[in-house]
Amino acid sequence: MPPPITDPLQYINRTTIQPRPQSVAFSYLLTHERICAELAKVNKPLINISLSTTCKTTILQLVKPAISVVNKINPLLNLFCFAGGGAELYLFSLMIINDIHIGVLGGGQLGGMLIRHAIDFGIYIKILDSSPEATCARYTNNFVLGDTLDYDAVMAFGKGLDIITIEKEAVNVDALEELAKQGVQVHPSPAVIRIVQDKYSQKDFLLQNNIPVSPGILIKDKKELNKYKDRLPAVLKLCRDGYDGKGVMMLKTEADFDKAFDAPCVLEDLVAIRKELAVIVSRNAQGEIKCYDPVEMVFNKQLNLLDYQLAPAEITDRNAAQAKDLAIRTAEALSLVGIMAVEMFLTIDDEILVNELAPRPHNSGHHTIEACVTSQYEQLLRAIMGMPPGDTTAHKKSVMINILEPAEGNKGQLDRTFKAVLDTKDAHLHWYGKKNSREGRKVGHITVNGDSISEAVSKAEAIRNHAK
Ligand code: AIR
Repeated sequence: MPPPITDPLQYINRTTIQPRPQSVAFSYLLTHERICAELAKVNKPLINISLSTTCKTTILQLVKPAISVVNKINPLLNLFCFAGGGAELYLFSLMIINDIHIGVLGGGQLGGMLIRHAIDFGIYIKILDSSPEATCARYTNNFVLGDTLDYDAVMAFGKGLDIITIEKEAVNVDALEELAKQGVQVHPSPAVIRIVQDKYSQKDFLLQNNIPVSPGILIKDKKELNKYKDRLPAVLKLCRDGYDGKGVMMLKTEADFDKAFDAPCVLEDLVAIRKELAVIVSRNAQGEIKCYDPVEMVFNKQLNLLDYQLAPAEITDRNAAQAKDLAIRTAEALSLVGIMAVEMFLTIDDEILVNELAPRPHNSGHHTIEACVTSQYEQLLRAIMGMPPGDTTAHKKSVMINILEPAEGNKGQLDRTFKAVLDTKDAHLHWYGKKNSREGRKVGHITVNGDSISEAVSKAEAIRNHAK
């Protein structure tokens, strides 16, 4: 099993060396001193080769000892030796990323968009999903049919992969722990997934790390819930397996208790919210962290689903800085490797509370594909491969609207939406290709860019009005 990658590669300076003959996308320069120090630790001499030795196999043979040393630091880096001018010797580590095999648990739309970005890096992507009609099934012939919650299915899927990541939280963590023991890099770590899979352990973890959250208590079942009728109004959230509005309900009157979930839940006080925000943060094994600007989510209260999202959020600079700071502190507390959406409430008292965590690509990062320099998917790939984070600057303001499966008899709405998007400048359609969808299911999204939020909003509203 390779050691955990704890040794920061901060001594690696990114450099712009000419592309090498073999297909290599990234190059790093390790400082001479650092390589000497690493080799000295294992009593290996520094190899000297001359610039004229251009044959790759000869060079690789010569640097084998160094390769093993550096691979201990980061097993995904391959070392390449290169002699600079005169007697000066440098070692370049070359990341042969087109030999990396990444497995993704879950094959829905988020996995689909991840594949799209993995193509840019030449990475092999393998997908595990239990539905033959999952979005990803059509994008890779490395699609494995199986349940991400099943121990044996995840074990069989993960063997031989370099890295495993997730695009949903409903995964078998015991299997991921075992795979990590066997040397597969699992990002985010099984420990992080375990914490996040349960809404109460998530809240508890945040509290232990002094990150403000909305107050809530753990409820075992419906019987216990009935003791808390004095806490109305409140929000009841299933501890496990809730997403996209499922597993969350409002308790406004005593009558609502009859409909309550009969399973472990978190009972949360209803916070007076001014805005709902989300920040996507990435962190690599070297500890390099980067955030996107906070986005603002406007919810459809009836469906308890996101109605549309504004990027950036229309909040003060101070609030934006606070939100980013909370996201960074959370990622650090979790020692996250990967990306994570941190959903937050901005309260009417100007406080920011963390609501929920999702250590994977997220709906609140859809806009990063067309509105930011680096998409959340590329950022995830960079983070889990130990590369430096990409630029998170937004070059456009944007509005993102989820497309939900319309009611039977109203399917024409989709055609009108498509047409309106395709007719609008800097509006982008994402259609997930889901089959047999139930009403209200996320089946696509639209990102509309503008030079200002108001321009993006008016274009988005025009698309909506057309679609009606
Ligand atoms: N997803 C994961 N957690 C929350 C969401 N929305 C994405 C993932 C997953 C897909 O939604 O991409 O695979 C499942 O979509 P559905 O419509 O089958 O529930």
